[in-house]
Amino acid sequence: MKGSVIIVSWKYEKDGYTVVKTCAWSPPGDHPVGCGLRLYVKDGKLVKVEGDPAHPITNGRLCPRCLALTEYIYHPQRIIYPMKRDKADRGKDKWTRITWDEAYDMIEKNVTEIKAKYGPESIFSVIGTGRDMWHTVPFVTFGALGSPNFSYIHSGWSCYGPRCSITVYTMGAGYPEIDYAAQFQEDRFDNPEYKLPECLIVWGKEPLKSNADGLFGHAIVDMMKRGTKLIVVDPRLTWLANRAEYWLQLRPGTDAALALGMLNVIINEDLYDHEFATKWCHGFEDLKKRVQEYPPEKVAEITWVPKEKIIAAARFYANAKPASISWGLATDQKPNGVQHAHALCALMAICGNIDVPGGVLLGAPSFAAPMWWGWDSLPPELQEKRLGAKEYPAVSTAISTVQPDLPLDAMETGKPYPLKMSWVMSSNPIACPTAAPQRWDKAFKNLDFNVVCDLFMTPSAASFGDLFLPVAAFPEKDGIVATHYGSITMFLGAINKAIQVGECKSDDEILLELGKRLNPSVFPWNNIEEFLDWELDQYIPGMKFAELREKGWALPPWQYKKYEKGTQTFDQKPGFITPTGKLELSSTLFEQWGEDPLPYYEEPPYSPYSTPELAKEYPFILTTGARSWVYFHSEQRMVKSLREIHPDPITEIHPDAAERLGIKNGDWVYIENMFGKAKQKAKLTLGIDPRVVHSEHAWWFPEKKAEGPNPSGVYDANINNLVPHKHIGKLGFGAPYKCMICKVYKAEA
Ligand SMILES: Nc1nc2c(c(=O)[nH]1)N[C@H]1C(S)=C(S)[C@@H](COP(=O)(O)OP(=O)(O)OC[C@H]3O[C@@H](n4cnc5c(=O)[nH]c(N)nc54)[C@H](O)[C@@H]3O)O[C@H]1N2
Ligand SMILES: Nc1nc2c(c(=O)[nH]1)N[C@H]1C(S)=C(S)[C@@H](COP(=O)(O)OP(=O)(O)OC[C@H]3O[C@@H](n4cnc5c(=O)[nH]c(N)nc54)[C@H](O)[C@@H]3O)O[C@H]1N2
Ligand SMILES: [Mo]
Repeated sequence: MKGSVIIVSWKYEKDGYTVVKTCAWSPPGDHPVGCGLRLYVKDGKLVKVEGDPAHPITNGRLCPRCLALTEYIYHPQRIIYPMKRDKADRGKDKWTRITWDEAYDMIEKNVTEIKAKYGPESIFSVIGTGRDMWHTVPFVTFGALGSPNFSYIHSGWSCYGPRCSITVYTMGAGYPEIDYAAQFQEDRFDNPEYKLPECLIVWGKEPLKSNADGLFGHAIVDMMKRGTKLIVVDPRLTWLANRAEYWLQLRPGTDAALALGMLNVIINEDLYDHEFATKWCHGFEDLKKRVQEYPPEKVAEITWVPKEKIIAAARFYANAKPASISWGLATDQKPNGVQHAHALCALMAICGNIDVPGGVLLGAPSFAAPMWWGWDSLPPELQEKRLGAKEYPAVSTAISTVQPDLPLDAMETGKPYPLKMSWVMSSNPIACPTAAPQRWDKAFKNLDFNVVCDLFMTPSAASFGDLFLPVAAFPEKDGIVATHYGSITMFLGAINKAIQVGECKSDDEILLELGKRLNPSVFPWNNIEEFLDWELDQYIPGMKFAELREKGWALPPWQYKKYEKGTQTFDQKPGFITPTGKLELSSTLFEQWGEDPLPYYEEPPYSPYSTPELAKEYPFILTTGARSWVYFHSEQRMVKSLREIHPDPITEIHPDAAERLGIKNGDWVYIENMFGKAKQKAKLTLGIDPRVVHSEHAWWFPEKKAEGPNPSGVYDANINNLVPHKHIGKLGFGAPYKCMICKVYKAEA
């Protein structure tokens, strides 16, 4: 494309439209690649959306959710003014419109009273997945509300956090991401510094749909076109699995065993990189001993993957130079997730793929600093009160949140102290992240004051909200996209305001306005632009937002093999920031925290092997939540053009299993276990093992009334009814969202 792209200013007139170039980032939900867009505005209204072909990563490609942007933004159900409701009317559709000033007054009054009576720690905030909120919500919590309890209430922190934290502990660096040449502005794959991976393992991830956390999924297709071969580790036959050299169709939740089995083959057949394993790694000999417990025969029994395939895939990966591993959410969503992640790090490391061209790239030597903004403004005695700070150091050292299961415990038991107020900003707690959602619902209803900042009347807001603050979508705000939430900034993009809708404000505007009211010394910025200048300075020192906006994006400086150059350590010596200065295959910190320092396999808490009696009644393994092309979690169910593509919640089941149960394609079925049930539509597919089913997550029905104990039908299809509270790993990470058990039977139509 060299030379064919004309660089234009971020805002220009064309054919009677004002065109604004911008980068996408939530809302609507999106994981930060910062897709490039051109927004066409007429008479102050967004009328058309186009991909920006000049964008260095997405090159004009857009997902269906961006293409449906006008429908989403101007949806008649969108809430565009602040609203309040009497506490006595929770669960009823009795909201009244108020002004922003009244809303801030209401917050100030409640916060002041609650802090005086119960202490600042009785307030907690709730964030959702990675949006451009990973500085906003912590900053609101620590800086404005003055509480140490910032939370993400997905049991066991079962998303991204485990992968990130364990890499901080074992490599002293943020999340290793596959090198898809995103750091090179032009002719990416042909850059002389770059090498195409010969083999890419896609493990528990569906990047074409998810584009998760800064990975542009379609880059994998670009790489395949140039010759990269895949190994896909997934219980479901995905588009990529269908085109892979090896598809390892494992039993959900057994990943750690499979990874250890592959390490067994690679080490015993001497296929590893001796220099890297001895010079840069700590604990290779211990790992070598450990993997002897996982011979391929045994691993085949555990995982249901044939022994020959395990061996062949291990050889294929180890012999490929370079090779890369893209690890997905399935890594985190089980109590054994930390060990799985650690074993994958070992696979990356001992085969010499760390921070090499076409391998996996290391981030900066700390994870997502923005999530700590405002933390220093809290007095030490309050910092110590953060829920789980002492019991779960593996969570609280790398991440600024509480351990996610603890707010429910505190709300239900009053221990270690009672919670009284919540601030929910970018989460739909009862529809999506929580396990045992009805318990969370009840607990939220018992609080004194709940604030929800969202765009739509979610079931959560309908059930327990007292104050609703309407939030601006990305075309309605200025902001910055930083890939990997500021920890691996391969790409910085400008989000440019094109329109105003109702009285909606961006999350950062709410942060600044509230911060200035409640704790002005921590919020010196006079407007958003000053705040963005300060934010940008931390990624590229000296750069101003106005400059980024004119350029459209910036690619911060990048280096391979940083551990050789001393840029990963504080004293500039080569190595890694870990207690041993090496990449730890055996983790000294895990040991210090009472966990096995080496990776190991543990059966899921419920399975045909760990709970054989229960499995007689609930014979299927249940995995959940594989992503949809058109939805981002619980969003967009009200967007007609997207709902037409994906109208109902789907449970995938093998035709043989379905036939035995008298279930036909398209029948409504119940998925049920000892914790609860959900009703979804059966989809028969050969792409799943007859002993496994997959059910979608995050369903609610905006067409149903947002009232009563089951607002908008949030519990009808909710697969998290079947996931128990706090079945987590020793370090506080990982819950069995993708490895439960269940039965399936036909439901009424
Ligand atoms: N069973 C099962 N459950 C799962 C999963 C699974 O795989 N299986 N996946 C889990 C994972 S990985 C995650 S991360 C969680 C996600 O959990 P959440 O992030 O809580 O889920 P969402 O449904 O996306 O809720 C986000 C809400 O925030 C609003 N919103 C979107 N963008 C913004 C914004 O920028 N600002 C504000 N203020 N609001 C915004 C949306 O309208 C929506 O109502 O769900 C988890 N739940
Ligand atoms: N369109 C869209 N994009 C999204 C989101 C969304 O809701 N919609 N959510 C965002 C968020 S918060 C996240 S965390 C990411 C997640 O995105 P990904 O990391 O891609 O994760 P999933 O789509 O949950 O699951 C990926 C694959 O894991 C497989 N799987 C299920 N169980 C197991 C198992 O036990 N082992 C293995 N190896 N594989 C298993 C599933 O079959 C599925 O194909 O996506 C982000 N992007
Ligand atoms: Mo997530």
